[in-house]
Amino acid sequence: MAGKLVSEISIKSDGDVFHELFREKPHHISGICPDKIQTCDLHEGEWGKVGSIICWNYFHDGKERVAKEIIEAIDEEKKSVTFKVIQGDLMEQFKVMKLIVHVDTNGEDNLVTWTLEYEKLNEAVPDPHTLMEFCLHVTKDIETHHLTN
Ligand code: 3MV
Repeated sequence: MAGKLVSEISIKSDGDVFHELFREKPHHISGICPDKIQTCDLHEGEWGKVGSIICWNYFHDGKERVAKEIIEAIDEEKKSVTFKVIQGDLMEQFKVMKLIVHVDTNGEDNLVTWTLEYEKLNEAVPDPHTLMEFCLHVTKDIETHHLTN
């Protein structure tokens, strides 16, 4: 029931800015792609700190959904942030759902790697390909926003 999806996508916008957005300012993402992310609130701790708890309202697979996540790990060196889902719609299908966003900044092309590590509640649960698509679309919206603002 355990699984892992990994997708890479290159962005032309600044990799450090992209990483910092997810590390320190995830609440700015709703302003960038309001069709996907409606809100992102801080429930516990401080923005950008491991152990802080944030809550997303997002639109995915044709429905408004909620995801409460704990920032499980931040690696400023490797420019990665690990979000672990602890409550919300995804918990109806997954026992564990972790989303890791990592940026490789080398020269002008920056490579974003999304890793979804999960454990399904039962075999009938499909692999979270649409969630991965969602993360990739959010990534492209952020790139466009950072290139045009
Ligand atoms: C759990 C689905 C969304 C809210 C994940 C977010 C990053 C962890 C979104 C901004 C891709």
